Amino acid sequence: MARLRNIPRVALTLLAVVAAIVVVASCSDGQKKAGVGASADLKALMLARGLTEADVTAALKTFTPTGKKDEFYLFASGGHGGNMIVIGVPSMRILKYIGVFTPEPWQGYGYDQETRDILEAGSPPGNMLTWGDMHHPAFSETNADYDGQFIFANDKANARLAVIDLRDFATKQIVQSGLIMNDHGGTFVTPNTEYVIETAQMAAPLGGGYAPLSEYNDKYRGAQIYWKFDRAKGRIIKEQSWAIELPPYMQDLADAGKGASDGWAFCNSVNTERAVGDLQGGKPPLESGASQNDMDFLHVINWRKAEAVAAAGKTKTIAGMRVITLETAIAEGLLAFIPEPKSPHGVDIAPNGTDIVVSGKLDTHATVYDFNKIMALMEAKTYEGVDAYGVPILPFRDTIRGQVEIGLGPLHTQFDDKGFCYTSIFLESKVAKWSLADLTLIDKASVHYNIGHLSAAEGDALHPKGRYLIAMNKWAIDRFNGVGPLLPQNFQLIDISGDKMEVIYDMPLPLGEPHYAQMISADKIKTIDMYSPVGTNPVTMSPDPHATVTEEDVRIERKSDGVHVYMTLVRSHLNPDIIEVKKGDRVHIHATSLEQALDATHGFCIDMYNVNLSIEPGKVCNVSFTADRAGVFPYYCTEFCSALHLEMAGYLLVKPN
Ligand code: CUK
Ligand code: CUA
Repeated sequence: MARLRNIPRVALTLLAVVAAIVVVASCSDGQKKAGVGASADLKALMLARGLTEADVTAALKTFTPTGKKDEFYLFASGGHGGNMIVIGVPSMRILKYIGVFTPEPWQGYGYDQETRDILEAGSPPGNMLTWGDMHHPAFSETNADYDGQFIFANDKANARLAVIDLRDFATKQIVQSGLIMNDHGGTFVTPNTEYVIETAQMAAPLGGGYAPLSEYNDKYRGAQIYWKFDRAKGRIIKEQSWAIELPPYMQDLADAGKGASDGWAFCNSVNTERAVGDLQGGKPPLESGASQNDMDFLHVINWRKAEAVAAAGKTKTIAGMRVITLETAIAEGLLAFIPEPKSPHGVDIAPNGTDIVVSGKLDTHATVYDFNKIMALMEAKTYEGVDAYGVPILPFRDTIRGQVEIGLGPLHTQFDDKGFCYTSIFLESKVAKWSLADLTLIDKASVHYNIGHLSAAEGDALHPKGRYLIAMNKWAIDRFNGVGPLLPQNFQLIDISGDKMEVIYDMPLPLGEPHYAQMISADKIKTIDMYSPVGTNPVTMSPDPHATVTEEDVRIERKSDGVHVYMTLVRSHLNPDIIEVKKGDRVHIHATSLEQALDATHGFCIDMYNVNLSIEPGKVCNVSFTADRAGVFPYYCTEFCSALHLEMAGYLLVKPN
């Protein structure tokens, strides 16, 4: 009872009002209960479930009744699960997993020919990669604001980049440069999605050659790739992409400038010591070797000028990619360094376009650099020296606007619509709210536990939306029911609309280790309901040459390259429902859904042959396999699509020779 007695009057009044509304709305027979009675019911419910006033307030802020939709979408990376996870905010309901770097059976992703081609095109020749370590999703932008058309993401493990179309939430392209072996600083888009930026983390010989580690300083290099995006085609064009060679400093996160700083990019580095580890050789581990210097280098890159330098042909082609060498970058004035405090991690450009916020993992501050000061120093060529490769270094003190004491282990910063910054503090498991104008700390909120990234609504765009922030916590520890030694991550929803931050929802996220997420207003996402017209190829978004658009066109044809089955699916039959082939035949299934009704998806699988497709209304899927085992193999629809779904089945008969 003690807990209940502490509930302020105002909260009980609020509850009574809510309860009265609920009761009135739910009574259809005119026997309206008094609001007071409902309040008593709610009090009893709170008592029974051990809920505080804050709990109930949080519930009211996040509960989303059936049929009601969310205000925002959160697109979270799936870490080494290789998928992207789409979540509604504030309900925190999972809406979709999007197969990206990893085959995903529900969507048939990586099982049909189209999506296998996507995975293969983004893999080393003859070695289709079946996983990735997705780190940083980035929406396409128009005038530095999210436009809701595409989202990109990088695979840190295999230095790849994916393009996802937000009309159908499906992966359309994966590219791999062959230039770098590993990336971390990706993906970041320039303000009109001219380029998607990907930066190497672990230095290596560019283009994939071999060199011993004793030649690290001379032969190993970093690089920042500018992937050209063709919005009309919805594809990255490798031939129009280019890169800048960088010293082997283990480049970390980056961000593209916007507003005043449009045309520039900023990138951290964490190993200016150029340590390579070698514990067995008696050297310090990489972690301490790379943490000797007090300062690393913020890389300041004039990408607009670099684009012109690349267009003028002042490049060297490595692995089919045009590369501006370090020498050329220095000679053309494309690159400058600024010291930045110990082991920097995030670099985030504020909405004003001139404040550049850098946090150092081993520093207690957020450092705010001033773009205008940087420009003035660069124009006057006021350098304090050059690094080992001849890159000019700007004087740290003269480039900053100030520093804010944040706490132990600050990582990443996001922005709201009222001039506040939110910085994750890993070692303290907290989020700090601070004023960008005054550089003063306003509030700190505890999160659970070990926060990495955080994501505010459109919180790295030109016009952030405020309201909500997601703390992406690496550890969950005691927050949920036990599930064995491998625990989920914990996304915590934080209400940032008031002066004080309030954690209002915990969401376990048990799929990979999400690093970053971006949150977009739901009204910016314009999805298609189905593939139209019937017979659309989901990758090209145009009619598929193998489409079967009416049941009259259904046929089985034996051609020089095998048996082609032109199949249709419509509730509740697969046509043909009997396929006869000979052992050893190559079989090509071309399956078209004739449906044009929302959510009338069919699946298609052939038992024992690892054939598994998801065929949404209007879609065509193509798949080929060799019928190398004689026998009788049922096939069926894997989505419970109708009352006669179980009967939506057939036989593949493979005759022995
Ligand atoms: S990194 Cu994971 S917490 Cu890959 Cu963006 Cu900072
Ligand atoms: Cu179609 Cu079940």
